[in-house]
Amino acid sequence: MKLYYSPQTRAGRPRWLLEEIGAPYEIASLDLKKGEHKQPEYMKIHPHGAVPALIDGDLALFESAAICMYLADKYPEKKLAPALGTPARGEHLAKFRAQILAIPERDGSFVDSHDLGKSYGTAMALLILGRVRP
Ligand SMILES: N[C@@H](CCC(=O)N[C@@H](CS)C(=O)NCC(=O)O)C(=O)O
Repeated sequence: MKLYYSPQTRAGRPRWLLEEIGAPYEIASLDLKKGEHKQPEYMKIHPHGAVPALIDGDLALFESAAICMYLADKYPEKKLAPALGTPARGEHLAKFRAQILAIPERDGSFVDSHDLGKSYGTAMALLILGRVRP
């Protein structure tokens, strides 16, 4: 797999997950300041010209949440997401989606995801708890 990545962006989410899974992957760094994410070749992978994007074989996937969910499902033995069709899966999807869509905590507080360290588990727990800026 190849992850198109830039530091201090939402690309940190799937990178956390790939590290947590221990899956083999390579990083393709894009310099946003140089506009590398708007180059025609990359726009074929991510039509909005943003990071992250993941290549897995013939699949080119974008949207950090989609990438994380794809990876969690690809490695079910890591138990990063509840099994399909279970009540826990439904709750997981609801919390995941709410946080990805930037619904803030009632007091409006967020922390920045880049301050959280390198654990996907920590990142996702805080994401689900609404303490991460999506
Ligand atoms: N909803 C998308 C947001 C992607 C996004 O906006 N990425 C930012 C970095 S955090 C980016 O690439 N910005 C550069 C641009 O849009 O030109 C996701 O979660 O993947």
